[in-house]
Amino acid sequence: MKIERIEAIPYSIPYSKPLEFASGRVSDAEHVLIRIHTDDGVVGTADAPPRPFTYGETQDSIISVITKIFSPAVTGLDPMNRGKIHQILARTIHNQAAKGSFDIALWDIIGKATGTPVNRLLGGFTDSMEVSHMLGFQPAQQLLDEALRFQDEYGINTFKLKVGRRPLSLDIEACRVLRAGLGPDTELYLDANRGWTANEALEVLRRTDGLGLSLLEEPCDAKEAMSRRRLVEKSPIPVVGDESVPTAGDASRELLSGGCNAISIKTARSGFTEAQQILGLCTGLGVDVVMGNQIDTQLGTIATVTFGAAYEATSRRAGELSNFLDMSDDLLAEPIAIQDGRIGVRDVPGVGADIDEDKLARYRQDK
Ligand code: MUC
Ligand code: MG
Repeated sequence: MKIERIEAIPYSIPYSKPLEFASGRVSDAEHVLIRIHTDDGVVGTADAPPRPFTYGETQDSIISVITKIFSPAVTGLDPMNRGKIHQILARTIHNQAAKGSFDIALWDIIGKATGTPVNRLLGGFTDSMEVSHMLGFQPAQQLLDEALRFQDEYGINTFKLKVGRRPLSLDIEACRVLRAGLGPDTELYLDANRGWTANEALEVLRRTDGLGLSLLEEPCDAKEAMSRRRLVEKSPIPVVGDESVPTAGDASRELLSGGCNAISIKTARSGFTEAQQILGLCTGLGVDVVMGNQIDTQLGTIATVTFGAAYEATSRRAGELSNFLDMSDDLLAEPIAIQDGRIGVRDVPGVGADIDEDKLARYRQDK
C-alpha cells in the first residue's frame, strides 16, 4: 500500500453559539479536512482546526504545509511506515494541527486496511468516554442555565469554566453561582487560557477556596517561568498545562521545570502518535491527564474519543467532548450522540470518521 495523493480541503461551518475565552473567540469552524488516499483505495480522514491565537496556524498555513511540504515528501511511501513519515514531518517545525491531523489520517488508513477499530489498535481499554462540557465567557446566571440544560439534556456532570477575565470578581462570581446552582457533586474546573498573571491566579484560588474546584488550566503564560513555578508550588489543586505542552518535549520541559503538574492531551494538535508519547511520559511520572478539546467538530471529537477510551489513564476523567453541540451543522455522516453523559467508541474499522459528501460540498470553500 502506498500514499497516492493528499487532499487538504478548507471548509467553514458557522457556530449557532460562538465560544469566547481569554485568548480568542470562535464563531465559525474554519477548518481543513485532510484526506490521505492510497493506491489500493483506502482513504484516511481527519480534521485540522487552525487556532492562530494558540499555535499561530491558519487555514491557509495548514493547507500550504500539507500540500507544498508534507505531500510531495511522503507520496509513494507505505502509510504503515509511520516512523519514517514522522521523521519527514518533523523536519518542519511547529505546525501542530497540520501534523496532528496527518497522523490521525494515517491511523485511520491503518485501521481500515487491517479491518480494526483504531481504538483497539491503540489500546482498547474501554468503549466510551465520560463527557465534560466547556462553558465560554457569559454572565454568571447564563452559565448556570447552560450547565443545568446540559446536565438535564445530556447527563453531563463535569464542566470546565473559561476564566481569565478582569476584574477577577467576574470569574469568582461565576464560580460561586455555578457551585451554588449545581451542588457539591458536579465537577467544576477552570481554564484561563493565559489570561491572568500568576499572582492574579493565586488570588482567584484564595477567593474560590471551599468551592471544590478540581483543576486550574493554563492560568498564565508558562513562559513566565518563575512566577508560574511559584503558583504551581502554592496551588492546592493541580495546574494543567494545555497550550504550553503540544509536544512530548514541551510536556517534559514544563513538568520538569515545575510549570505544571497535570497535562491536557489534545489529539487535534498531537495526533495519536505524539499523544501516546505524552501519555507515556505522564503515566511514568504519575501525572494526571485530561483529554482536552481544540474547539473540535464531531470529526475531531470522534478522534479524541478513539484515543481517550483506549487507555485507563485517559478515560479516568471526563474528556472535553461536547463543543460541537454549539455548531449549526457538521460533516460526520453518522452524528455523535451523547447518552447518559457519555460518547461511545465506533466499532468500525478505522476512526469511524465517514464524511457526509453532500455536506462537504455545501461547506467547502475551494469549489
Ligand atoms: C482550551 O482548552 O483551551 C481554546 C483555545 C484553544 O486552543 O483550545 C480551546 C480550549
Ligand atoms: Mg485549555
